[in-house]
Amino acid sequence: KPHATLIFSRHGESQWNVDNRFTGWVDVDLSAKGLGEAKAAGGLLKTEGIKVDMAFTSYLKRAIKTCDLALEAADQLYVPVTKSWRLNERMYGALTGLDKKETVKKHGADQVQIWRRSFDIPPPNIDESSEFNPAKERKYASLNKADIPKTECLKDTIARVMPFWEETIAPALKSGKTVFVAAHGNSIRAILKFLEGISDDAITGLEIPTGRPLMYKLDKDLKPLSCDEAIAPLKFGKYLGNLDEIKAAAEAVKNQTKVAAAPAGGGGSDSK
Ligand code: DG2
Repeated sequence: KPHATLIFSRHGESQWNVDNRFTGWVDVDLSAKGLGEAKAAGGLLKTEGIKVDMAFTSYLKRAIKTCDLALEAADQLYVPVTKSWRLNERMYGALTGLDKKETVKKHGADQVQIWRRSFDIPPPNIDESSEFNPAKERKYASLNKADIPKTECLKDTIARVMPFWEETIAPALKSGKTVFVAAHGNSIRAILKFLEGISDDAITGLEIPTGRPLMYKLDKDLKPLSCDEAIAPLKFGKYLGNLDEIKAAAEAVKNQTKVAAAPAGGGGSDSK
């Protein structure tokens, strides 16, 4: 019997999702389409009759705005929202700000896939002097210096997300609340790996589309209840909305680093 409900949404499309740049901790805003996705996510909560008790989001405006716009569209803007840096996107290190396809052309598809999706191999550290280094940002001033990452793989992201899960989100769920988490592709992957018991290998195949609510019904021990409509490698999560569209959106995330094979004979890009 369901004891609590947990709904995730990755933020709506951001401007750097449009530009296809590695974003991580850079505080990029939502695109016009992303604003619409956030509202549509809230519309789905409303249609499904979901009454949120508590919401959680990151310190990054693409997730914060998604949280607010979704709650507004669900007509539940009164819901208390807690923000935590621990729900931020994984820190993309030296890749931050780079064009995803250009990075593939420079380093090769295999290397970029490792940096992007391997469980435990992080990209190189961000340069201390980089304009994207979060270490000097005021919003992280209260953190221990060692907690501000210079780069992160998924394993590192899990290590900083899960204390927030244990201390704040899990107790809310244990008390039977309905919880909404508006966060990021990789901070959500971190929690899903734990919640669904996904292996280190299988997690590399999990892509999260923007602005699509993903709902879990949990028992008293926070074990997810089974769901017939889960999209592999998920077994328990139910996406709200059109599943074909959601599958296509997840595939598009995967293809952000897909570069057309160079023509045989090294003939360059000139088609004549
Ligand atoms: C993306 C995830 O996160 O990128 O940091 O570039 O959507 O929160 O901006 P978002 C980023 P991938 O790991 O899917 O490449």
